[in-house]
Amino acid sequence: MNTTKITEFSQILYKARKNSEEVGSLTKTYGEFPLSDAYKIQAAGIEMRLNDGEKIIGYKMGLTSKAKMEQMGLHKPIFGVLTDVMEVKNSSAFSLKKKIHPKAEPEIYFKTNKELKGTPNAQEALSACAEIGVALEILDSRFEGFRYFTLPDVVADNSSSAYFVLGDSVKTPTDLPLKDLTIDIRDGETVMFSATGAAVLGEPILSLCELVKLLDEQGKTLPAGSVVLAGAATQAIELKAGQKISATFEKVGKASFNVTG
Ligand code: OOG
Ligand code: MG
Repeated sequence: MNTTKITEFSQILYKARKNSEEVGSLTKTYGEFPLSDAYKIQAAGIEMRLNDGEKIIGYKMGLTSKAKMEQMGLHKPIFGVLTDVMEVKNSSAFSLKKKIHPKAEPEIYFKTNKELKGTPNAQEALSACAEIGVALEILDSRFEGFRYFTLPDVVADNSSSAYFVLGDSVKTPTDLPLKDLTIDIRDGETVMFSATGAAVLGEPILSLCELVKLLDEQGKTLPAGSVVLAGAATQAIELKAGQKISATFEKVGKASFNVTG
């Protein structure tokens, strides 16, 4: 794909995000394009947002669990960029105004205190973490209907990221067996979906390893101080006014927000 087309697609998605409007799938109008081009569109879109004053604070991994791969019909881990304006304070209200078709999903997050690069193993990745916590990601695809798109479309659209809530965390080193702990998403007291940490690539820290590997393929490293969402452990749920959404991660704690109209 030439640079003009990459810029054009990144502008379409940038405007859709700004105006909370749906747009058609890029691959439908253009035809298929490789993931490498999709990441270039994503990066060009982030560049525009940095020019608006947003600051990168980390990354989100996506499609790291079977539940999500099956819900979306897409089968390969991907990443997106998180900026400061996307953070919603824990336990606060989240308004549906100017959102397209938001969904929430329960995630584990890592906060690093050392740079990670190359292809770290689980032990190396873990030793670069200052804290491990529970988060809610609030997705909002810029594409019509949310679900009828291909992997390059999603990646170009910053992997459907919109907002995120960071909840309770534990400081590392910790000997918590992340893969055996239950994580769920609730509306009020009702558990909507639940899984164990193992739902995320068999062991959640492997999601951080995978991110660093994907960044390395693009000649990038993960800076110290990054927040990384590991990818949803369960399906996402559609947001409606009146919901009291929370995610609970056994022995770690809770993240929550209330949905308002
Ligand atoms: C793609 C992003 C997936 C996750 O946690 O698996 C994701 C999507 O569902 O639109 O964020
Ligand atoms: Mg997610």
